[in-house]
Amino acid sequence: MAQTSILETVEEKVRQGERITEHEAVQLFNEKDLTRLGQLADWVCTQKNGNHAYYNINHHIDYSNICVLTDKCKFCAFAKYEGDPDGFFHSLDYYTERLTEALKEGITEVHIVGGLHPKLSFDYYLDMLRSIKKLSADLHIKAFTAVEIDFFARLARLSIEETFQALREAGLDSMPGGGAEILARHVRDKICKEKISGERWLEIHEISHSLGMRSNATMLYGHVEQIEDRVDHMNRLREAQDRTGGFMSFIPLAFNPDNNLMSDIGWTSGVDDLRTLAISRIFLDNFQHIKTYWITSGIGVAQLGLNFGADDIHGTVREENITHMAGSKTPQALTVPRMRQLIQEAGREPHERDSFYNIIQ
Ligand code: V47
Repeated sequence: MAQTSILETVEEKVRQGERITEHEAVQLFNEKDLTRLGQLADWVCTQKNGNHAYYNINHHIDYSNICVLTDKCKFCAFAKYEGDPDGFFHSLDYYTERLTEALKEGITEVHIVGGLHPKLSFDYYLDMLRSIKKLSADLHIKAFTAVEIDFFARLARLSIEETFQALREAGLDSMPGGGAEILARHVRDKICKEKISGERWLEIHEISHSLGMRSNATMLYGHVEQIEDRVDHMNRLREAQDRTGGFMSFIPLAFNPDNNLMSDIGWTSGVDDLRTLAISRIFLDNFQHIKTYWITSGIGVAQLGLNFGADDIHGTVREENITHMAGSKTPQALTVPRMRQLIQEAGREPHERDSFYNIIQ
């Protein structure tokens, strides 16, 4: 009698609404039939989101690349020491100027992150949020990774809860998913030893959820980690999501290798990008949305991702440094007609969404 393949076993479980195990997810990474794996991920995606694929009109701003962890996070091509001629820092006027322009083009969300700046006070971040809300009370502010939140709490000598409370009063609406990298200690020891631990990253997100603030989760893959580490990462997220339900989307980030201390590793392949996306869709049964991020994987692979389990192609972006400094060849921005075209060509219905996945008519 012919042996049942891992894909057949998983297909049966998934179609019956059963959760797959970590061991099965690891085995799926060795599955050769990428098309069939993609079809299963696509089926899961359709069960959750129908034929919809989402995008938003957003604007990224990196407030500063000056970071106390410069050269400590080996994958980072963005961070600079204070005094470096390529270091930058934006004054509050910059947000007003850039966002006034962007609001005219219909942005509904601003995505703000930056380095761990040695000199800025906590008030700088609060004033930044207040000045943006003054400009537009309706503009959703998704800002600061868990790594920054931990840094601010130490800077202001506040608990994480108090830090969130102050930021939310000033205008913070949700948290992006950055800084997660790979959560396992032994991988962090190799790539970002001095960054907060994976446990702390999860704790901060869970605190944000307990205060009623939603967030996203990322995974930086394609460097020194093993397949087991990717699955362990997704498993920790799945367990956290079982506890809080506060994550909105999962975003796999393909490692971009230029201008950093891990450049010898090279680029991820399209097959690995699509396989990782598809397995994340199948494994993370308690995440409603999976994003295919066109800046790290490139526009072509990101578009294919819409047939491999992703229901969200992120947004217009407009201004991105972190991955472009690491060699991303994508443009700085995608227009709305282009995003709608990419989605339509993939056979899905394009829908502009707000930051909580409500459709904007
Ligand atoms: O935290 C850093 C990653 C993240 C590299 O929440 C790199 O909606 C690839 O978090 N190659 C920032 N990635 C981006 C991010 C994000 C992006 C899109 C949407 C959302 C969201 C969040 O970029 C960092 C780090 O994990 N990163 N260097 C690199 N060389």
